[in-house]
Amino acid sequence: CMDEIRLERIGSSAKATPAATPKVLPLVAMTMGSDSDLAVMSAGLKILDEFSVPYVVRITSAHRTPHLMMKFAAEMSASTCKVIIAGAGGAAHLPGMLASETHLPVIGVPIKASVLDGVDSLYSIVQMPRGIPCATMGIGNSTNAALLAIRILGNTYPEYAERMKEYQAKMAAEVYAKDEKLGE
Ligand code: RP5
Repeated sequence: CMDEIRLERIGSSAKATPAATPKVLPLVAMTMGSDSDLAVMSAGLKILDEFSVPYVVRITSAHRTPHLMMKFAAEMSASTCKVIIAGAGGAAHLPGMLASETHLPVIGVPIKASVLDGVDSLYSIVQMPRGIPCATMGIGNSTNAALLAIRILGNTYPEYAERMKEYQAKMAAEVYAKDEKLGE
């Protein structure tokens, strides 16, 4: 059954346990429409790892496995998860459909599919009807999706807010250093 096909990984240093019940309580859930999206979404996973955020990651296609997608949304809604990140390309309905199936904030990442340079994905995600919001990142920008998720966590968990301030200060220091070097 197509609904049984899934990739599951537990983040934040825990061991990968394919298709197993999460051993950690996730704060973020990341999902994507296809394993072909993983190359783009892995940048966001790297950020979640960097900030030691416990997460789950799954492949749940809105079109190929709609029942799995709905089950995932229900499971995450009833779990410790605070934010869902969803990446999809082409007729990218996954983020919006998840937003319909959960009360949690959903952050969509439009992924460039084979044609139309990802503009199709962007439009599919950003144009949600009034009442069902879905935060939409730039095309392929899973890094910002993870950073936004961490900012949301920062409202509840001060350690993530502190880590975010450090992250921003470090980034600014790098720019200052480059500017200084250029002016030498
Ligand atoms: C979407 O279709 C996926 O999110 C992916 O971006 C795109 C292509 O999927 P594959 O044909 O590579 O599996 O559902």
